[in-house]
Amino acid sequence: MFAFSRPTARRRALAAAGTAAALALTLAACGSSGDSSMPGMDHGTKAPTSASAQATPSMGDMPGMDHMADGNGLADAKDGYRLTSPDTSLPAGKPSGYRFTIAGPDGKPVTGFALDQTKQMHFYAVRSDLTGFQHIHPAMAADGTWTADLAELQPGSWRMFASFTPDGGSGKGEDFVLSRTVTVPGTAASTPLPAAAESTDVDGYTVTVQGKPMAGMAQPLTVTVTKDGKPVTDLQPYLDTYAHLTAFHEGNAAFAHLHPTTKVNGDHGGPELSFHAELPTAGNWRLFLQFQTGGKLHTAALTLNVG
Ligand SMILES: [Cu+2]
Repeated sequence: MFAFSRPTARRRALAAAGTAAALALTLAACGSSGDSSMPGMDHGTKAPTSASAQATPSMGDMPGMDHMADGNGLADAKDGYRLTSPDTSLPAGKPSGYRFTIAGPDGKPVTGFALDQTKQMHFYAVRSDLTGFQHIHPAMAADGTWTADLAELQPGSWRMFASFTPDGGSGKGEDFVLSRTVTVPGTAASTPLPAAAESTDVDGYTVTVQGKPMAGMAQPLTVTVTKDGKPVTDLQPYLDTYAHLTAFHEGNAAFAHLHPTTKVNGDHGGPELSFHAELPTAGNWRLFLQFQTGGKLHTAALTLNVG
């Protein structure tokens, strides 16, 4: 499950002692390099650059922190596994299907995947300005071809992330996050990243995030859900948790994935959910927090500044 046990242990040593023992983050496994020289990294032109320029020092640059750079999902291959797709472009303004396979070390499509949070494949799409987030559970054909049914996309450069765990072969049990970019033709209007904020509203709910995350360190993060000023206590399990939290870094869309440490107990989640946040680099991260009530999924988004 925790492919990053070694570097996590290293980071844990850096973290405040009190938070270390309860570390429960899945920082999804991922690409072989965080460098912008990787294939498919064509998003940089439209992405805002201010935060990444400010994001110093990058933990990925520090001696002995080499695996930190692996934790960002920006590469299309890692440890012999490769995300391949015939789709380098998708149409704007209408639903489309993104087809992909995971090629194993033998070059053949992988068809055996372990369940993680009730699914064999978690798929995320986000535009380079971190708008348009989609979280999808694609279906796999017998030959190992997956199709992610995407809602309409706005023009621009998009990054498609596949998060999975092989259940056989050399990568058995290892968590991977691999990604590729897709161009959606048309006039791309880049949306500035909203300023960092403690709370945001979605579907009548107010989601507040408290905590002071530091790059590369496990830090507690508390999410509180209220409605009309009252605590919400009827969160339903979604993918075996009360909240699914995905984060992307401003500037390069590096990926991180966090889970609450709060135990699931029927449809009684909330109002407070505890996370262990471990975001590998400083700067602004766009958080997408998904939770469910009354059978309906809600997606809250806010910007979190990581010092
Ligand atoms: Cu998922």
